[in-house]
Amino acid sequence: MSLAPWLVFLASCTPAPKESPQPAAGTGGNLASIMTERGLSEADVIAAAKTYTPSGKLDEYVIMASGGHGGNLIAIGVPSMRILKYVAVFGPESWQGYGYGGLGDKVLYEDSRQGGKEVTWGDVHHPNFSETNGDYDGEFIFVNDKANARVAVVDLKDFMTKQIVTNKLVMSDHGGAFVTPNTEYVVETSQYAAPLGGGFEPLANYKEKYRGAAMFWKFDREKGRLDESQSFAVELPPYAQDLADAGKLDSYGWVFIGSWNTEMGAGTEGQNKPYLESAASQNDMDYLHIIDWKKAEQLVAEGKTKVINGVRVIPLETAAAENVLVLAPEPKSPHGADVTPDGKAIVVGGKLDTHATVFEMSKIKDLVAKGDFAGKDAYGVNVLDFQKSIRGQKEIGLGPLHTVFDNKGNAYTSVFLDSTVVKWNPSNLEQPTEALSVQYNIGHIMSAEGDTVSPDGHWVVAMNKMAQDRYQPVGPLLPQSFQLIDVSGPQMEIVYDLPIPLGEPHYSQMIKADKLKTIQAYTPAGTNPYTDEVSPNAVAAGQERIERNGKQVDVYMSVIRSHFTPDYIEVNEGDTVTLHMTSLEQAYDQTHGFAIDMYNVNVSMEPGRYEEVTFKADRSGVFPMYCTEFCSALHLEMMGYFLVKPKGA
Ligand code: K7E
Ligand code: CUA
Repeated sequence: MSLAPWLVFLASCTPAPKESPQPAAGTGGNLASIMTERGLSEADVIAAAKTYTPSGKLDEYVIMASGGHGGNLIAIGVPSMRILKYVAVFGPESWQGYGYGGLGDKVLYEDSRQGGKEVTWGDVHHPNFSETNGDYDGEFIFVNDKANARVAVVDLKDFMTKQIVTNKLVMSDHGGAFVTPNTEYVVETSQYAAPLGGGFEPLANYKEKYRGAAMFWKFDREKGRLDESQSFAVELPPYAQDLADAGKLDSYGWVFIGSWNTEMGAGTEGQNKPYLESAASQNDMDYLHIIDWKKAEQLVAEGKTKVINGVRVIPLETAAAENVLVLAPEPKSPHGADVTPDGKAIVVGGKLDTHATVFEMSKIKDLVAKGDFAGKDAYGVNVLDFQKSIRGQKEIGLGPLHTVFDNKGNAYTSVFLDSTVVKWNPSNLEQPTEALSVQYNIGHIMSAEGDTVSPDGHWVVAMNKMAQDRYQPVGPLLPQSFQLIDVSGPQMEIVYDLPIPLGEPHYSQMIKADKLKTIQAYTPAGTNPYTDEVSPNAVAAGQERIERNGKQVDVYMSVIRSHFTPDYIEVNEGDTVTLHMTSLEQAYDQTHGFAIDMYNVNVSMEPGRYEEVTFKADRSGVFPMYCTEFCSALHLEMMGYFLVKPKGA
């Protein structure tokens, strides 16, 4: 490949001398003088050339990153690292009109944590794309809410949250939302143990009564929704299950979950006991949980379940007796459990260990088949022999967490305490490692199409927890930081820093952009985005009307440049008002919004979209209603009045 002329120039250029005849600051155009003025090295300029994406050019990849306790997802283009969208998931978001009266409220609030407490936020940890044959198919993305044990389904044809389900067994999750290779199931595993199904038990009964669970949410691809009635769970010991991953190819049919509290520390319990932190760090080994979900499916079909809160649960004794659950010792307070692209191995990072441990699937299968176990845990679950289960271990550094893969057989492990990305080869443990410093304290790491059976290589992203000197300070609460790493050459190189101005993004995935097939409009006009069907209450032009039935007022409204029809609604104080709104637009990017001042009503009306808002007119007065998107030259004129006549007027 021949270099572009300007790159040839670049490769040979040195900073311009002071007496350079080239123009100084502000007059632009000359690369050498710009480099001097801005103090850029050649490597900086090459990094810029690798990532800069000129106006009008599109990115090759899209990252979907968790927004952490911001409760949302973030879409980011690669290599430009331009933020494309925040997708509201577990919390209200006013730009998307999510949680302010429209149809999305049903998704957001209806199944919000059961038990009478309304929950309006979430802690998003692990987004996972839907898969077909172990490859991202670009149709859906699933995320978990660690704080409230929920899973959400986001449809990638419009990047909207379509469903939120609440786990009725556990109070918090972490190992989610991981998909099996054909998205048969979206897996959600518990983190902090509690009595299954809710209810009170003193901490003194931790070992007897507290439990974890692995929830297998059945995905109905046709409907694009999780089917609660076809879902089931496997009861787990109270070991604080952590990250999970689904097996693929050679390990298809299995799920792997780390854990970090096999000590079953339960805090001080108000007595003279150690903090959970130190209680949970006593053992040299915790347990990798190995679940045979194909067998679990069989047991469920045979009815070998108990029902808790309406959920079919394979009891721990049954899971243990049938080897649906088997344990393997893993060092020490581990975090990530990541299956290699060939499905032959599971890489575990021990937070308090300096190694990555590589478990060998063929060995595990053999041992289980032969019934060759080293013993049982306190609950009668079979435990494998550590040495017999592993391919080997690799010295990685202080605090290895997560591991991702490229297309050349390399693994990249995030090392929290060392603040490094370490490249190594899980198939050749003799091969030396290569470390790259990142800024700072990397948590998760992610690679292009990295969780598929065929990762793309080229890009790895370090998802760093700290960024104290990387960006302009904005107060004591700092953004986290993504660093884009080019791994295509002989050495890893950081080519871009992106501050993440939201909650802590725990994990993300990167998909080839051409796999995403987003729509430009809801077609035909009046389509309800939550049912994908034309609403029976949608209107065509000329059908707009207001119908009154006692204290119920139904407004059938159309929305099109640059007016609402009707643009004047008068009701009586105490009436219940339902607005049925149809966008008659079909042109791309012709979005309107609809808000009623002082009524907390706000929806987004993308082209063709149907929306419905029901509320009580409980405050009398005159309330402007207006379009919130700058949609046309007469956008400001796109308004109307909502009048509420006071009682007795
Ligand atoms: Cu932050 Cu995956 Cu929840 Cu590691 S987790 S960093
Ligand atoms: Cu419609 Cu602004």
